[in-house]
Amino acid sequence: LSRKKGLVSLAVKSLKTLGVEERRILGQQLNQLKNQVENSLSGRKSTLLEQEQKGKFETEGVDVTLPGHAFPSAGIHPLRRVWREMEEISVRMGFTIVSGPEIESDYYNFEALNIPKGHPARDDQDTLFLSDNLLLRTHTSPVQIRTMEKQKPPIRIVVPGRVYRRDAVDATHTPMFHQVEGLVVGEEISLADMKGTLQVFLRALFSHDTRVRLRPSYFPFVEPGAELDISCIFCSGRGCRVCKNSGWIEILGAGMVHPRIFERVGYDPNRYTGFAWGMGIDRIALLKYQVNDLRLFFENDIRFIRQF
Ligand code: 2U9
Repeated sequence: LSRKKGLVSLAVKSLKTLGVEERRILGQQLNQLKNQVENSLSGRKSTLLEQEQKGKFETEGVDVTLPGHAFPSAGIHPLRRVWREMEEISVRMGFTIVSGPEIESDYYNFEALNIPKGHPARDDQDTLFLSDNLLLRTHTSPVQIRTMEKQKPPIRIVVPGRVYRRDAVDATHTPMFHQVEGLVVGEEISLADMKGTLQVFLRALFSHDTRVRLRPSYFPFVEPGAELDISCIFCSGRGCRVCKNSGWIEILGAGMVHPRIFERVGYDPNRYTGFAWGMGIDRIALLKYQVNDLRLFFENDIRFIRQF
C-alpha cells in the first residue's frame, strides 16, 4: 500500500492509461482490494497488541500478597528527646517555655547581662559576629532579658534553644549546640530555693535518688555563682570511669541574678531577687546515652539515630 512502491498504489496510478469503462470497473476492484489489505493489517495489529499486553500482565503482574517496602524512618533525634524531656519536667514544675531570636544584638547577648566591652568573659565565648552589632547568640540568656523587659515579676521561665560559639569541631565541641536556661524572679527568692528547684528538676531528669552539690564559681550575670554537680548516675557516687572516681559529675552552672541586671530591665533590686541556671543539652545527651562523640548527633546517620 505504500504510496511510491506499493503494488495497489502503482496499479491505481496506471488506471489513467485505460478507457473510461475499464477504469471504473478496475478502480472499484482496486478500492476493494485496498480496504481488504487495510482491514487485515489492522486486525493483525490489534491481535499482536493484545498478545503483548497479555504477556506483560503475565510477566510484570503485581503480587499483592507480597510484603510491601518498609518506609525508612529513624525516629526522634536523641537531642530532641532530651530537649523535650527537660521541657516536660519544667512545665510540670510550673515553668513557662519561652524562645527568642538566634540572631542578637551586642546589647542583649552581652551588655544587658553585665558583660561590658573588654570584659574577659567576652574572650571565653568566642563569638560569631555578623556585623559590629549583630551576632549569633552565645547563650539563650538574651531571651530572659527580653522577657523581663516585657513582664513584671513573678517570673518562672525555661528557655531551650540553639546557641553558637566559634569553636573548631571535635568530639566535645560543635559551633552550634543546644542549651536550656531557666530564670525565677520574685520577692524573697533565695539560694535555698535555687538548690531545691534544681534538685527536683535533676531528680526527674536522672533518678529519684540523685544527690546535688554546689561549688562556688563565677559568671558575670550572677552573684554568687555556682557550679552544680550530681552524684554519678552510673556508680551512684561510689566512683567509676565516667566520674573519674570522684563520685560526682558537673552538670550545670547557676547563681543568684546580679542586681545590676534587674536595674537594667527596670526591676527594683531591693525588692526582687532571683536565680538562674544554664546547661548544655548536647552534653547531657552524651552522658545519658553514653555516647563518646558529639559529632554523631550531627551526622544524622539513620543507623545511629535509630538506637534511641
Ligand atoms: C539572666 C541572668 C542570669 C544563666 C546561667 C550559667 C550559669 C552557666 C553554662 C552551662 C553550660 C552555659 O551551656 S553552657 O556552656 N551556663 O553556667 N548560665 S548562670 O544565668 C542567667 C541568665 C539570664 C537574665
